[in-house]
Amino acid sequence: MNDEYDYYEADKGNGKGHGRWTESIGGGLFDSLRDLWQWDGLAAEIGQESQARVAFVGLPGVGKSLLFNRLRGWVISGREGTAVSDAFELEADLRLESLGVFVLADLPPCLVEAGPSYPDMMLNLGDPALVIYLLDATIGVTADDYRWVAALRATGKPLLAALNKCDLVTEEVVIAQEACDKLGMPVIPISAHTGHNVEDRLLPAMLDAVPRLAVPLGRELRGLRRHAARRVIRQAVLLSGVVGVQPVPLLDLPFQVMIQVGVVMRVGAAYGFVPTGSLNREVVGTVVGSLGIRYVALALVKFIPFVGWAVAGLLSGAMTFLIGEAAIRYYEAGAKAPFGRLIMRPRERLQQGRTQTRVWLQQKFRRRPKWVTAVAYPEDEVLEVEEVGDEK
Ligand SMILES: Nc1nc2c(ncn2[C@@H]2O[C@H](COP(=O)(O)OP(=O)(O)OP(=O)(O)O)[C@@H](O)[C@H]2O)c(=O)[nH]1
Ligand SMILES: [Mg+2]
Repeated sequence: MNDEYDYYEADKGNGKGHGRWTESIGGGLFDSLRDLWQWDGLAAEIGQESQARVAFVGLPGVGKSLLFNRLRGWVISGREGTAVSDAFELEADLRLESLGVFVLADLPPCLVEAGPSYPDMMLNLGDPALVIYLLDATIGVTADDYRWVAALRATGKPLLAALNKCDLVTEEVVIAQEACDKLGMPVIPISAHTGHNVEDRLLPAMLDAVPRLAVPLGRELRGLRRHAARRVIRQAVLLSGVVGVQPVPLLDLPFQVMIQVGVVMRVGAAYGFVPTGSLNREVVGTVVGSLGIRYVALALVKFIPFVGWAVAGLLSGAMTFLIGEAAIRYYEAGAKAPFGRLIMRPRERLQQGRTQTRVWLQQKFRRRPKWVTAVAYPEDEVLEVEEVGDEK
């Protein structure tokens, strides 16, 4: 296999502004793989994933705007003097503000008899992939909150509840538990003001509830990119491993390629590089070309029953992991370096492994040099080093 990559800068005039690469790929099998599948279909699917929306909903004043501003890192929603025309006033006081991936919805406290029904109101929300219902910790769960949560739950959409303004209450745990019991669902205590539990609990819970949000959330929130990318990789590694365990050599190859190309494209999309037609071909070529020889190893190991199949599963997962991590490095560097080089070659990996092992062994079994004695002073427990010198 030819490992030489001929890298050249992208045509800056084409508006894409990221590097491209070519490489020669050994074997007609891999060449034909590139054309076999509907890569554009995969790209379209990822493009669609990046259109997914998250709705922050709640009664007026619960902190939707502040939470959104905190996530974006600057004041966009609810600024002083912001005209109401930025938002859409809908029937019965439902007010929607559409801000990129996020939709903020002020729900009216209760619906008037003659007004639209709850399902009609849901339609106004559009089709968010995830709804986050915000509660006010200083007020607790009201009957209106309950009605809205019940109506949202009935739509079958993934729904999370967060108890905001926890910085203003002293008994956060008790109030959260009470809200939990009243609503019959988990409630995440947060503070949009201090950021408490926003990045470490709310965002991961959003990705857990709807994994395909990794792409749009990563693209929108810089701080979340690596986390979102790792989420994508973790899922793909599992899938790769499960598919890789099947015993017939080469049967899972198309799926592995699809998963691995998908991981690179999704990581790219999370970093703002939504796949386009020409980039697809290059990504496919590089992924298949870089992993080519390993695919052969995977096929061979499957000839050993049971143990070989398990090893193949592990190897498949490891390959997907490597490809995904390489994709993170590639897109973090602005998609300029040749991607193939970022997937470590076996020789480099072996060398790195050897160095790491040597360092570990040295640390583990290092003998203290004869000329150094450690003297511990019990009164202040400070360890001092005294040089003894060459006393012979
Ligand atoms: N202390 C504290 N104040 C908060 C928190 N979240 C929101 N607030 C305050 O609550 C008030 C309302 O917050 P907004 O973010 O405007 O709430 P909203 O849900 O967007 O309100 P509307 O758009 O008017 O429905 C503001 O004065 C915020 O500063 C929080 O976590 N802690
Ligand atoms: Mg607001």
